[in-house]
Amino acid sequence: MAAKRGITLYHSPASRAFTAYWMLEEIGVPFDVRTVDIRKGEQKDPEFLKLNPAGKVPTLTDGEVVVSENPAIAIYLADRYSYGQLAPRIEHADRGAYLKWMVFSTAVVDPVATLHEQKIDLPGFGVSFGSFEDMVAVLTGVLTGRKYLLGDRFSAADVVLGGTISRLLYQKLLPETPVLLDYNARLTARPAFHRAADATWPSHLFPVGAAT
Ligand SMILES: N[C@@H](CCC(=O)N[C@@H](CS)C(=O)NCC(=O)O)C(=O)O
Repeated sequence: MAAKRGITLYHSPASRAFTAYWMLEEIGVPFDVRTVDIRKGEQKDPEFLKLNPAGKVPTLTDGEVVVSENPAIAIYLADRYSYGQLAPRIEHADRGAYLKWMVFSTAVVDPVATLHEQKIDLPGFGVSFGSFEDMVAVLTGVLTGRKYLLGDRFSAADVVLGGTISRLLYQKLLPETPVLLDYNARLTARPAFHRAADATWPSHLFPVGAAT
C-alpha cells in the first residue's frame, strides 16, 4: 500500500540541511519547514530524537515515511517525485555512477574535509575514505571537461555532492581550482539553489567560518 504524502523538512539555518532544502526546491513539490536550531540544542529534543535518534538535521518526513542523511533523502525524493528526471531510472547506465556520487559525498568528501580542517590527515591506504589529496583528485577528475557529474545531465547527485562541494568552497575547505569553481558557478546559478540559500543560509547572520 502506498504511503500517504505530505512533506516536512526539519532543518537548521546555515547547516547541511541546505542540501535537502535545495533538493526540494529542484523537485518543486510543496513542503513544510520546521526549524530545529542546532545552535540552541533543539536537535536533542526528545520529540525530534524520535524521528532521528542521531539528533542531526536534515530529517524529512513524508506522510509516515521518515528519512535522514542527505544522500538518502535525495535518493528517496528523486525516486518518488522525479524518477527518470533528477533520478536516472534503475535500468539506465547512469544509475551506478549516480548512486556512487551520492554515497561518495558523505562517505568520503564530508569526513575527509572535516578531518583536514582539524589538521588530521590520515594516510589514504587502509582508511575507508582515503586521503584529502586523493579526494580532491577524484572530484577534479570527474568534473574536468564535464558540466555535471553525469555529463550534460543535471541530476540529484549534483544537488548532494555538488551541494557539499559548494558548502566546502564557501567555508574555504576545498582548494579554489578552476574546475571546482566553474562547477560551483553552474550550480549556484540555478534558481532553486538561490531559493534554498535565501531561505536557509542568511549570510549576514552566518558569514564564512561560522557555518557547521
Ligand atoms: N551525514 C549527515 C550529516 C548531518 C549533520 O552533520 N548535521 C549537523 C548540522 S550541519 C547537525 O545536525 N549537527 C547537530 C549535532 O551534531 O548535534 C547528512 O549528510 O545528512
